[in-house]
Amino acid sequence: MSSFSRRKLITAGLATTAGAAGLAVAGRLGARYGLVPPDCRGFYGPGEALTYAAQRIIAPHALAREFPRSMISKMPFANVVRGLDDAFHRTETAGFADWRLAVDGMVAHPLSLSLADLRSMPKRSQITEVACEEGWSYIAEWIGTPLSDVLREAGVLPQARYIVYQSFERPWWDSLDMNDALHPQTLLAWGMNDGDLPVGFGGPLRMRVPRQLGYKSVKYIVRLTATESMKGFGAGLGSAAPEAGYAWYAGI
Ligand SMILES: Nc1nc2c(c(=O)[nH]1)N[C@H]1C(S)=C(S)[C@@H](COP(=O)(O)O)O[C@H]1N2
Ligand SMILES: [Mo]
Repeated sequence: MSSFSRRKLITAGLATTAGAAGLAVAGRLGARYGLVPPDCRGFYGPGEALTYAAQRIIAPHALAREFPRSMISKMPFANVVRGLDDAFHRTETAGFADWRLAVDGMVAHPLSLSLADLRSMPKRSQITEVACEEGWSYIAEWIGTPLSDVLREAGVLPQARYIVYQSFERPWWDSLDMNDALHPQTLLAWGMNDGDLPVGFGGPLRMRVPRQLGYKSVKYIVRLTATESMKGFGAGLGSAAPEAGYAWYAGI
């Protein structure tokens, strides 16, 4: 059976369970098996919950498509950056020597990593597409440190369910479940197309989550927090996106 028809079947199955036995039961089962996204509000977040659950059941370790070097976009589009203040431009002028990535929350060893620390760890590169929810996209090579390596170094506790990441540029922040946080293609990227990551594309450090829409790839990352629950982070929905009407889980 193709993964597409399996997906339809499982989605239909979950929907039937939801309709027949009541969403309360589906909700309890989903919560028990880690299938409910944090922005699923009560009853009819189920659209969100079904997409998320289907992805989690069918393809928890699927890889985003990687492209040949010849397909790297010649003139990639970068969003205009408005939220960077004088403090950012001071650290930029200093070559980001004082840039630190804090790793805290449910970890055995909280960390404060410089860019040099990150670059000294094993690196990975990938040629993947940034797909914006508005319809445009581009392909680039991303070079960075797998988020999983940073989390391993910090000793994330087994109770942690989400990794929250925060940008220097307010109010940008988001979170990933552990499945996507530990995914081999999820990078803390500090390089792009064989050079440093330009500020326009999130330099000196951005999250790259090629399995989800572009807005999950938050730029200017300064803090990672491991947590068991999204309560207490913004409105508790997992990121700023659902507060603005977008999905927390933006799988592609
Ligand atoms: N800090 C920050 N991160 C961000 C954004 C932003 O405006 N600020 N835009 C997001 C959106 S909507 C998309 S589609 C991608 C775009 O990536 P690009 O700027 O490399 O094109 O970055 C995401 N990360
Ligand atoms: Mo976007």
